Amino acid sequence: MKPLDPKKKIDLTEVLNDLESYRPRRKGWAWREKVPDQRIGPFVCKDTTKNLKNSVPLPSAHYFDNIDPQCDFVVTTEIASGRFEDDIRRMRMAAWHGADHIMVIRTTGQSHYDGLIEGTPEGVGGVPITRKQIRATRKALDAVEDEVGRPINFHSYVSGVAGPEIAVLFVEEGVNGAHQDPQYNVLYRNINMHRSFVDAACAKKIMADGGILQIDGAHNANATAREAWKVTPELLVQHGINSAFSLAVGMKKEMVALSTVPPTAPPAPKMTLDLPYAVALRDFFSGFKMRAQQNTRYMEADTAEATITHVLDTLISRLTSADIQSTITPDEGRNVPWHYNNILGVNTARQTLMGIDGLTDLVDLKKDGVLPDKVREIKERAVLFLEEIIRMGGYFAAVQKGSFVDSGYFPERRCDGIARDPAGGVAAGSIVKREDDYLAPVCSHFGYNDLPPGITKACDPISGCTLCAPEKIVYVDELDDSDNVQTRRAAARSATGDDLIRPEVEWAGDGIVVVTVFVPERPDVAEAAALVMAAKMGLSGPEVISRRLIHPAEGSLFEIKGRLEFGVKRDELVIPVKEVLIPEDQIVSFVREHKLTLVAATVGEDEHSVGMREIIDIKHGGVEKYGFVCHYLGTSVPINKVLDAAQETGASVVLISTIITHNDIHRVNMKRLADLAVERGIRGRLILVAGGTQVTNDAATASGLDAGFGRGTKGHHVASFIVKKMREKK
Ligand code: Z98
Repeated sequence: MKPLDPKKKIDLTEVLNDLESYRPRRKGWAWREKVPDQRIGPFVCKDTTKNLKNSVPLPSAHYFDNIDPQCDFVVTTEIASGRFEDDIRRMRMAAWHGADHIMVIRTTGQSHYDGLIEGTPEGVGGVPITRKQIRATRKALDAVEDEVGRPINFHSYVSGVAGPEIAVLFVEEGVNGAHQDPQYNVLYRNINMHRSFVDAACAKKIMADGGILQIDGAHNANATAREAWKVTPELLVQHGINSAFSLAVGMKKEMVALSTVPPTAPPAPKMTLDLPYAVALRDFFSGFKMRAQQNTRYMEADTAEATITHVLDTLISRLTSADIQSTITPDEGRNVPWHYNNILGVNTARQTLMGIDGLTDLVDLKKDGVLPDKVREIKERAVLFLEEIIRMGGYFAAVQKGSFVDSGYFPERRCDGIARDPAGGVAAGSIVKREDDYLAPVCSHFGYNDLPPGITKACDPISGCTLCAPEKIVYVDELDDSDNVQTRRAAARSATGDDLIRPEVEWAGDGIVVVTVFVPERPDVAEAAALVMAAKMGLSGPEVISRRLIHPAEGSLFEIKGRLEFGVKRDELVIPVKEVLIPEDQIVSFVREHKLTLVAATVGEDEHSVGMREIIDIKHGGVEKYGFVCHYLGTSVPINKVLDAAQETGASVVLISTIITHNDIHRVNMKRLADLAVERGIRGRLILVAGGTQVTNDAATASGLDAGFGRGTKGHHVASFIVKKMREKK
């Protein structure tokens, strides 16, 4: 693939071209490269890694030389749009914001397929994981990792009844990380427990040989539990079972990441409940990696609420250690996965982790008192839980009796756990004992293999398996003529027209937008009214995706999604030419050299001083900082007084501001200033500038002034204009 051009969209046609011959250029997991005590811009950072070649820094970075320090945790984003071609674009955006672990959720039901899916069908709630989908994605990610300058780990799930087949596929195609935990199959997918553990042994061995990092599934218990803070002892037990099993199969500790999620969310006293659990987990499982995910159990559709919980979760990760920080968007509660919410999630982790860079050099967790007491208590409960499993006759018997995801705080039992029949579930009775002459001519293999004498590498008799001789991999392009990426892309193009620009949140050109509406009525009335308002704004299919009660009688805030049924014609757009500002140091030397003085006032009958203050005050980055001598005359100043002051002080610049305008009073003021300056014979030696919420440059120049500035203007814009104008005049 050609290197990506940051100014151009990724070329999906090129990604999809010649996939038969694409081979992954690296296999296995990649961590970030740590750089201790790294100087980044004006700061020395403690917990950072190599900078990126291309990225979008955090919004406030422009106050700090546009730095974009990269934390030392790998940052995950989860993608679940159902169309991998759109996921690819989303992954590129996420990588620019600091994500280097991209988890792709599988389509609903894939865990019950006893085999691999081929082609690129559309998925529900996620994407069908297929060879073509992985290959195209990995190929695109290769280009993205070159563009940002950091390896991107690609990740999905080695679970379900095709676990071992998927593990092979993942190693063949360069997938870097995967969830693998037989308990997940048993508890949440009702797959036969014996089959799940046999499959897990095979799958884990293949993952270990292929350098795939494993994430386990214990956290699903706290996502499922009714009262998640009570499930903490069981979480330790589930991690223990999967970790011990993984090591027994041949995985290395450092390739096993425990999936930990702080169990609660505010208004629960989160730190008191979640911090001891996090410490207990790390005490028990030292040497393993930690994949910390944000809490989703109590996540509603409100992005601000999810963000605050996420920040607290990330604080726990930093205080206790983590290797991967996983981020999820509140879209689970809002029914569609939106790419800008992926970015918001990634940025929450990035911003928090940079904000608490170096924290562990500043604070320690207490070694005595409540924290160690609670840590010990959770550990004791976990050990008792394990002992009970043994007493019950082992794991399978315990699951049969519903020991897991019980809502009691162990050893309390409420007898409402998930019970599974050892002889039942999906694919029950499908385990076959290997014959004495069983031979699998593959070199990544778990368990008994009757190799012919003299053969040490199992795939030698067939001159290499697909892992050693990738040319043997059979690449199937598509199996379904109508449900595939080509038909979807053609339909998306014909829906939008090549030249029409539409908003988008999930799929190319889907036309979806969100409006935020506060309605000052009681909640049910307000919601009904908000929907009518959205419909009248022209949104089709309006739907409330988030509602927040502000007051039972005074009103509620809604986010409403809907579709815009029109596109915008590119060639009819008038795109303003962006003004190039003079660099600040040049402004400073010009202003000092010419000893520039200005007078400024809010004119007419207007008492608003804030706008003008922002433009002149040094505190707000106003023009004072460039060395202008500023005479601020105050508010409600008559125009003739402004000019009197300009003459008295020998000012060469006059700034007037009108914030509140009725009956176009701002135009009247601007014209009066220009006319009066001409009348007094001083127009030629003054630069006249107006500003205000309704002021535009066109209106100001039409009134006879030199320039007009509207909303969003900063001192730099005004100063740059003044210096440009003075240079022209010379
Ligand atoms: C996460 N947000 O973990 P299906 N195996 C394990 C899992 O945890 C999961 C699957 C398989 C979560 C994502 N986890 C949810 C151990 C899912 C997925 O059957 O394809 O849905 O398996 O980051």
